[in-house]
Amino acid sequence: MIEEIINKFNIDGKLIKIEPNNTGNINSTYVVTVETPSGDNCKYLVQKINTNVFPEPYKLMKNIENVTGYLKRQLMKEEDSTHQVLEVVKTKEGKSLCYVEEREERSYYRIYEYIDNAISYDCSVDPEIVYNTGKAFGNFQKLLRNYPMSRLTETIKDFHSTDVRYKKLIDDIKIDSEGRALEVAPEIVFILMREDIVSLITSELGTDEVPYRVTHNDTKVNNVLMNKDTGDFLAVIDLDTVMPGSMLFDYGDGIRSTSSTAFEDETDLDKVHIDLELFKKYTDGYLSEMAPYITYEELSLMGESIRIITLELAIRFLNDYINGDTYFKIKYEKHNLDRARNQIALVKDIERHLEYMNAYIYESYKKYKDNGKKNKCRRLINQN
Ligand code: GN1
Ligand code: MG
Repeated sequence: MIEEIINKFNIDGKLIKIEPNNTGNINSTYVVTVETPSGDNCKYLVQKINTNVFPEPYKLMKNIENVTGYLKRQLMKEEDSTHQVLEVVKTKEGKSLCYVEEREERSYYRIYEYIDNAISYDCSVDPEIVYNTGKAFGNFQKLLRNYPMSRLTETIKDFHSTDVRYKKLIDDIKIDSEGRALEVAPEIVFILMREDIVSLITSELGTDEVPYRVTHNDTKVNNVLMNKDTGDFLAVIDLDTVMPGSMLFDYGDGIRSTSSTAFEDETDLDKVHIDLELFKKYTDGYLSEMAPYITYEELSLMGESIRIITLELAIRFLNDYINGDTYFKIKYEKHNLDRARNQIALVKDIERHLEYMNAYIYESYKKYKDNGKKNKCRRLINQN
């Protein structure tokens, strides 16, 4: 199958190796090696798009092509040759996707050029990696701050509408299609007790105070490639959910992913904590890029955003468990339930440290708010 797909793309050579990459929860990824006619080995990333999650794959690819094209021009303008942007390989017909019929279904595949000399991490313990992950996502938003958002499609509706996800959980509990709701009553109660925070960001989104920005929406630590030699960030990857959103979800999700002391599905909940040193590193990295551009309201919601996005993931995992595991890939029967419990444990620990984290966010902001500023008289609240 992979060979048939490679042949549809602008790739000249013979397929010599296919390695599955199992890190994503949604798409299926393979690293393939092709021997070119001149005898060199060339690697590519082949991905099957999960159309259950992304029902409009062509629109998704249009977003990616728009954003990567713009980012490339921005890097050129800034004469930045140390960072890279994902490169979409086109099909022989000039398209960004191909499809094949598999088991009476149409499957869509895309190919990216493989970025060499890079490494990514699934869990972070190294403060430098965390700092550079925050910097990578901050830099991503900074470079895209003037991108005309109307050119982007919403690839998944209400992706980070925590309030909509909360209501859907309640609806699905009522339906209880798999008869699993009773078993998870303590988790449901935990979430219901936090109804007051689920609209905190979304109710303000779209105002001047919490503006729409081009956001990544999946700022996990393994979505940044690091330079193997220098340790600096090399490229932000997994652009499927790039769309208009709030920087708050990106920042909060970055902390959730980089600063937890355990993997997202760790079942020994005593191991699940927020590492405050790593939180500080991520915050510094992120704000070293974005502090001059955020609004005061965004700044004041950054601490809460960590709690809200973690609660959102708890809601999503629990909802998927209740619905019979139709969204996230699972490796065993109660995988989604374990993930939900893990995220609930993380929310609890975040709540214990929220005051401290809020105070640090302000400290860090003060340190970086004038970074790269040319005009000292510029408003504190600056969109450009
Ligand atoms: C999914 O597949 P992956 O790991 O890139 C999910 C994210 C979740 C994440 C949790 C499109 O991302 O929203 O935060 O799992 N992506 C989508 O691990 O739903
Ligand atoms: Mg993703």
